[in-house]
Amino acid sequence: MKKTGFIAIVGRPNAGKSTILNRLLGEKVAIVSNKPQTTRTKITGILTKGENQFVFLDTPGMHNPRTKLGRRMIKSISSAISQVDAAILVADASYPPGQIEKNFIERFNENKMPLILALNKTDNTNFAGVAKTVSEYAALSEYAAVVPTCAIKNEGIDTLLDEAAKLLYEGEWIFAPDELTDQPERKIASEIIREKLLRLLDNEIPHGCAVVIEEFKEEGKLLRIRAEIFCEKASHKRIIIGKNGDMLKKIGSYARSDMESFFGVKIFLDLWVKVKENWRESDFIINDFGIKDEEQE
Ligand SMILES: Nc1nc2c(ncn2[C@@H]2O[C@H](COP(=O)(O)OP(=O)(O)OP(=O)(O)O)[C@@H](O)[C@H]2O)c(=O)[nH]1
Ligand SMILES: [Mg+2]
Repeated sequence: MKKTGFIAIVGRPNAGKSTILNRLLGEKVAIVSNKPQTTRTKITGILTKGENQFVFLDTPGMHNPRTKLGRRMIKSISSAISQVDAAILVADASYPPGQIEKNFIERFNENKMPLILALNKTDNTNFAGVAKTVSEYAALSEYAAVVPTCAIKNEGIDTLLDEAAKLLYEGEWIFAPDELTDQPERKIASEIIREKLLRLLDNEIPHGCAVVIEEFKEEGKLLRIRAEIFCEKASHKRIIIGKNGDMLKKIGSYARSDMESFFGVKIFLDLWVKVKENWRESDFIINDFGIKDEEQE
């Protein structure tokens, strides 16, 4: 009997949601960085295994938005929650529940939605530390399951998947068994570039960057990609390009290598940097950059 279900992955910024999604799928579909607010939109990751089809929705980290872009990110969390049958709340195993976690728990309880708690980053604490956090969460609510995970070491992920499988319902699959994500190839390419910006540059700069793919063309065994990196200030543009273009070369070479392994072909990557002041406050430009507004769907 086939089973399926939509499961949102939610939590505060930097909790490890996207790392967990990638681990659950066994493939990297969501970019990861050590900076909060890495994920900007909801990302669907599909896993079909045996009779089960899991549809996971990775979401941006919950925070108080300060820009229109931020508000759009928060909307995509609500949109994801409204679509799903169950959720995985990813929280840090070293800390007691904070307001963000409490709000999520309350929201899921109100909607009578099954909630799995993934206490991630267990490598930063010890058994007693995890047990303490588990009891602090247990005092708040009941959960479908509580699973300690260490996503970077791939620990606890099988258990998380087994627990998620218990929440699926009998029904026809929605996606083809080999489908992995709803993100178009161009989006994956632009996200890979944004990941390198997040990893190589200081906080303020990549948070003000958007990447737009201007050309995505297969030429025999080569994929030709031209991308424009939009940043908010001329001073940021200078830093992104770097001395003698060194930084841009580095961004390009890391991105190209990831793209080659994802797409399985040789990539010719051409990167340009442009300035678009205050774009994070312009609905028009945010739309133009292809960052979805969930209410427009
Ligand atoms: N020590 C440790 N670090 C982890 C673990 N899981 C993820 N991380 C790191 O935590 C950071 C954030 O991971 P992400 O997966 O991008 O977190 P996120 O919750 O998706 O973050 P946002 O998209 O910004 O909301 C990255 O540097 C990861 O490598 C873990 O189990 N242990
Ligand atoms: Mg993320």
